[in-house]
Amino acid sequence: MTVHVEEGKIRSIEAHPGNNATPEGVCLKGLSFIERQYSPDRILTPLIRKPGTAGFKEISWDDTLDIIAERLQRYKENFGPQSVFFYSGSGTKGLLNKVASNFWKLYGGCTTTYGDLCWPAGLEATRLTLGDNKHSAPWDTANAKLVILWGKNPAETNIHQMVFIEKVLENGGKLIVIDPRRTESAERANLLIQPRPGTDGILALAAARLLIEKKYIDSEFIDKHVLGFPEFSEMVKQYTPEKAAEVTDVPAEYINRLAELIGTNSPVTISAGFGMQRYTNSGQTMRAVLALLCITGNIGKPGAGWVYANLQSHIFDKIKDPVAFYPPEKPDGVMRVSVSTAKLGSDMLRQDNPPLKMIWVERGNPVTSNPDTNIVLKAFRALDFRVVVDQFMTDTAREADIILPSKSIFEQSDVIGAYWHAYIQLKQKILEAPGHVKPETEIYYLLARRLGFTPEELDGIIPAPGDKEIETFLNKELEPFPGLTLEKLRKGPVLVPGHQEVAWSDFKFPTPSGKIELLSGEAHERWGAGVLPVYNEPLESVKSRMPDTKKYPLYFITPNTKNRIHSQFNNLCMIRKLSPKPLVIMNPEDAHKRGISDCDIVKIYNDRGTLDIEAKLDYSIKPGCVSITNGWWATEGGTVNFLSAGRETDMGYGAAFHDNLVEIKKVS
Ligand SMILES: Nc1nc2c(c(=O)[nH]1)N[C@H]1C(S)=C(S)[C@@H](COP(=O)(O)OP(=O)(O)OC[C@H]3O[C@@H](n4cnc5c(=O)[nH]c(N)nc54)[C@H](O)[C@@H]3O)O[C@H]1N2
Ligand SMILES: Nc1nc2c(c(=O)[nH]1)N[C@H]1C(S)=C(S)[C@@H](COP(=O)(O)OP(=O)(O)OC[C@H]3O[C@@H](n4cnc5c(=O)[nH]c(N)nc54)[C@H](O)[C@@H]3O)O[C@H]1N2
Ligand SMILES: [Mo]
Repeated sequence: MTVHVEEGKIRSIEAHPGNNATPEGVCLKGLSFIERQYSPDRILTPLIRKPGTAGFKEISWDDTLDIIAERLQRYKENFGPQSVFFYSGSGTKGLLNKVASNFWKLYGGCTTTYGDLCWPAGLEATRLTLGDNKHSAPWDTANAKLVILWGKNPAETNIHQMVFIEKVLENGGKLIVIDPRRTESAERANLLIQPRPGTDGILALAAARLLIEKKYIDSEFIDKHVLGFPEFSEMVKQYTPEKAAEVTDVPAEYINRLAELIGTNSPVTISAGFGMQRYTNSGQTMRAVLALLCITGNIGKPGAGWVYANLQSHIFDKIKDPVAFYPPEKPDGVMRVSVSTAKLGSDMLRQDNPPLKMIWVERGNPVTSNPDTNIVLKAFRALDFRVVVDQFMTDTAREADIILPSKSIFEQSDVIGAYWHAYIQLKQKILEAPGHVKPETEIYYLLARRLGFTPEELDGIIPAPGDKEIETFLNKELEPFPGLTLEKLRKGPVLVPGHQEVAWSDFKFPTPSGKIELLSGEAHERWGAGVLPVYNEPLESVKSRMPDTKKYPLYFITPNTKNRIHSQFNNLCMIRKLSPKPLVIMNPEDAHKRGISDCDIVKIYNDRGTLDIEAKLDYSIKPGCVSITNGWWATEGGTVNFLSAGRETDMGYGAAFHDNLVEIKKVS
């Protein structure tokens, strides 16, 4: 973004012309950063809980840091450093996050999480198949003849992607959308397929069978680049369109049309989404969907490919978060990586040797965002001491003993990557932090000093307070990357050195076999999954053998909304005007069966929790499914994760949010 500042105040926010992936402008949330920056709700000073109450009072930094340092010393001495739990979310992903990791190592270690709320099942499925996570430049999608948005809704979650999809349509290309909801992304689709949630795997496998049967496959490509095609084609024989129709609740005719469109259009881009990989079978689902491109030779060519996660700009991951997605096989004895992000609450409670005493939360709002909110709250409340670093009084901050105010994106420089385009960018400091706000780097520095570390010991590990010091730190971190300096980044976005505009155009796949693996030994060894992407019913589904499916016959989908990023932004007036309250979307067919009309207040419930919410009847959602956008705060009455299960995906330690059956009844 280009942010115009006059006399120390932001006047306007525009798209930065140097970023070819986001040329058309800034989304609503981007624009709302002005209100966010100056919001009267921003926390501008450290706060401490008034004992025994739900209220907080202001406290000085000196006193706050003394209290925290004393606790850190005490827990370390009495129980060991692993009694302190460091939790971080996705609020900011810059290179400076490394300072947090450095601090906790310096402290002597801590307990922390593995896995991720967002995308790991898809990342792992892609890694197993192609060897790595990257895709072509966003603008390459415009070269496609057919785009499939499979479990992805960019009209709300990535508006810039729609610009390139519009170009495909303008050039006479086609768009297919596959989603149980008829989303805004489907407005101009040539074909909309609404599968029963969690069944996309069998849909893809049946389409694969048809592609093979009708000889729409690229045999030359397969011979050269694909491992396991004979086994795969044998396996998919069991998935007739009729069988898939029965499982997915999609007419066989649509499955035929899907295969026909893939087979007769070239090149094909599948943009597969994150929503679809929040099930207990979704690693296998993602492998099955990706296989459609592999057997038709739609990899490594302009306009063709698998758009899931482009980690080409993630060159700092290894140095920034030494503890990434997997728990290390050999723990280093310092960082205890033993809490699954998906099972946050129950795993926190499970920790012994030592049990957890204190939590430090930054950049995340786990009470709202993580599954099984009731258990997360229980685990929070079982602790001795809670510190939350945030800009606003979130559901998680409300649970804290001490809240530390955090910087905004404009108040400290940092270097950031992305997960769709491959630009490295400098997010420049343009404003002084208001009130008593301090960036995390400074908080860590002051704490480390209180813990007895000298400035010399902190040199290069935790930068001393000051803009110059931050720049020196960032410049040093950039040294190993030729072509990247702050000076260069200051001029505008820089495509990561070595950027592959058309991903996989060298046909080098870093898998064990060096080929695209439809057959993956690792899928079995690491995850106990089939070596082939066979279809398994999700654990919690109306066709599984879980005992409660009769009691709870409705699928609860909790997607993203254009108005927020998860739990952020809805406290702002300009956003609230557009999304004043949470609504549960129901198909009129399901509503009428339950005597529910538009605007009724309904109770949505299962064994894990309940929510009372206004119903909105809408034919766009598949019968048997209901949805509320995720991210509503508990104080707004819409925290969807009161109903979700703390359960991992089949691969990658993701969160299976959407394996979530509920029932609904009218309240008033
Ligand atoms: N405005 C906005 N943009 C965002 C975000 C945000 O919160 N707000 N969050 C960002 C982040 S962190 C992420 S991870 C991405 C997510 O980006 P998306 O993947 O586009 O978003 P989701 O809403 O998670 O899921 C997309 C769709 O998957 C559908 N879906 C659910 N279950 C199934 C299924 O079984 N099969 C199929 N085919 N579809 C299914 C949902 O109905 C939903 O429409 O968006 C990013 N962009
Ligand atoms: N039911 C359901 N739940 C979901 C999802 C779903 O589809 N369904 N989607 C999941 C997905 S994809 C994701 S990515 C997660 C996101 O979940 P989280 O990672 O918890 O992300 P946010 O809800 O955006 O909260 C980020 C917090 O960081 C704060 N923050 C922003 N910048 C800074 C900073 O510089 N410093 C500090 N200290 N704090 C900062 C913000 O104010 C905000 O409170 O949610 C997941 N939760
Ligand atoms: Mo995400």
